[in-house]
Amino acid sequence: TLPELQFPDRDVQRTLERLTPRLQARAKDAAEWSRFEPHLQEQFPRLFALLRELYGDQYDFFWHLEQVLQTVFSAWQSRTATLKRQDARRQKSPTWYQDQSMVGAAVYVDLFAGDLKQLQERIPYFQELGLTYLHLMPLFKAPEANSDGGYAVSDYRQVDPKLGTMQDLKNLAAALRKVGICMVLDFVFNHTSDEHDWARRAQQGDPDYMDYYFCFEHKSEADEYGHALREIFPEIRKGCFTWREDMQRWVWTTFNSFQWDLNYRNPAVFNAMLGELLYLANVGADILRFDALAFVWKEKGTSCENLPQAHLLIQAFNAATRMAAPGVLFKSEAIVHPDEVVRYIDRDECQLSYNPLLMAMLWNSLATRKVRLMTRSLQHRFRIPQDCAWVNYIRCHDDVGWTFDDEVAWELGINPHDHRDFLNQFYTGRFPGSFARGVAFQENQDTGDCRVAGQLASLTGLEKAIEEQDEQAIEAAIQRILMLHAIIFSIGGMPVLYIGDELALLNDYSYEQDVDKQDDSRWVNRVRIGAQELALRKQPETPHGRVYNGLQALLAKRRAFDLLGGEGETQIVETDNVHVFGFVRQSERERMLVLANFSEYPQAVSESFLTGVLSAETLTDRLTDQPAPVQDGRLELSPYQCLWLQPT
Ligand code: OTU
Repeated sequence: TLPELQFPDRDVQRTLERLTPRLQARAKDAAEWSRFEPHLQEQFPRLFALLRELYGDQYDFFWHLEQVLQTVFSAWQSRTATLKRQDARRQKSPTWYQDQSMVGAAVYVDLFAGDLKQLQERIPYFQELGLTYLHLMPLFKAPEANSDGGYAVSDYRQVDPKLGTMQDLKNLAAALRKVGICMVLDFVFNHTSDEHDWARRAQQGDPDYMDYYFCFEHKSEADEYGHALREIFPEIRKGCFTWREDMQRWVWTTFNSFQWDLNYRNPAVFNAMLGELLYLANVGADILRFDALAFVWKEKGTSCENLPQAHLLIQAFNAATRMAAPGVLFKSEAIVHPDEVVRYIDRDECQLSYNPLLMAMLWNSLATRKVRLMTRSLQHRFRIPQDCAWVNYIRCHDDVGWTFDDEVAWELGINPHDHRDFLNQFYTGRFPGSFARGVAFQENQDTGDCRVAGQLASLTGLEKAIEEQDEQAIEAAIQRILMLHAIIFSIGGMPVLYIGDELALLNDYSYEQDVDKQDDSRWVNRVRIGAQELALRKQPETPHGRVYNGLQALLAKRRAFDLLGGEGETQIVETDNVHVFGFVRQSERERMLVLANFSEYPQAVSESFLTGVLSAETLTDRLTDQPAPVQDGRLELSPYQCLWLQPT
């Protein structure tokens, strides 16, 4: 639980009074100050309380506090009039991102278009899909050969020269804004690359910059933290520390050895990274994806994940951003235990969050053909604060990890360890009868832990089916893909596609031949999408064309229902068939029951179950606009069918 924050009014006011004159002196004129001051008044108490909690024990706390306010004010000053107008509009409709028109996608600039300019030319493709949100995978300056797909940033203010310039990025943001598409950028704030200027200075022995990171002279100091740490990339390196011969120091590296964890115990790091955050906001990012946020605070004797201070830190970023760029949203990327995931979700922390539990459970149910674990897991954990939203996804650039609550599994008689082992076997295609073609990711020889990489289409069976020229299996794979999407398009929250999946593109194994990529199997699901691939959507007879057209039609349906947006609420229901997943969307005016058959055989639910949920004489499936025939007291779903049912 979070420590109770004290708001000592007198202290707050006195501090603000003392700080204001020097800040005000930086204003161009009285008019400018009067426009900023309300933001300061509104957010200062919260920011002050948070920073005091985090850094109040520093002898020079007051100085750091002033630095932070200067960072905020100068960012606000350099924010463009266009962005400020947008901030004002968004403050008037603060839950704009819950609208059912919101649909996102994630894309690699180089793999999809080559560079930023060419990506801009492909905006019509995003419009064709009806996107309103585009996540550009990390595009900043990064080490040449291996940069963890861009997640090792060498300069947050410089675009990777292969992709273009900062001006290109600003132009792209403006062009996207013009057609109603938000730009989403990563805020990779847990670590920088070892080529970042701060790291370079630390390597040269500058003590101020060594304090930006965790540099230990003796392994024993690192071990005081290290004994309880989870290994995130165990195939790459044992432990979470890297020995630097040049510095004669152990450096904290949770991920790759070239990704140096930042030391947020140092208030200068908070201020420096706040500057980078607000810079990205001013470039035109509408949403910032808080990468690896679970790891940002470290304490001896803990797992150094999900610590209370990590939350305070993100809330402090939130308060500062509400002063300088109030229209900007934060998206949490916490791929951790489901109970920890929800703790990052709050209007004052991250308004948006990936939903890794739903993601993992969808894959689980496809493998087992049963929905009990998904239903039970989500019943407790789907509800989040009213003014926040889930980002629902099926695949992304990373691996699939099996994050579900072990207790829920035990309750159902499932041994969680063995079950995860089964899921890994299944999705790497080792389990007899599996349709999937995934690749193991970060298999831990000591713990047996493993995750799975692979393209959506390969994991759902299309790759194997095409290779075996099995028409029936191709059909099943297409239905699986469409059903998964019909669920994330209706369950509540914002669906986000992983570009390439809408074309059902298969695994790309060429990374195995690339020395810089072969250690990281996630490259199997980072595929190039050229003109040839894009042309597939015009071939309705191919599986690729069918998936594309199917998804486009599903998205059009989503946009037609208010109750799929912020007006509605979700209730996960237990159906009377273990293969059929169900939930109800409900607004003040209407209801919809969504059913999905996770088995390759027809499955039925009973009429009494249906009337219990939707009291109506006759039902219509809104996806096909056909009556849903209830016969002999039951409603039958075909293999992998999804129904959006409403009273006729
Ligand atoms: C994120 O993911 C990114 O999505 C990855 O692409 C990066 O490699 C990584 O951070 C480092 O920047 O380990 O396998 O919940 O699971 O944050 C993915 C914690 C990852 C991690 C998650 C991380």
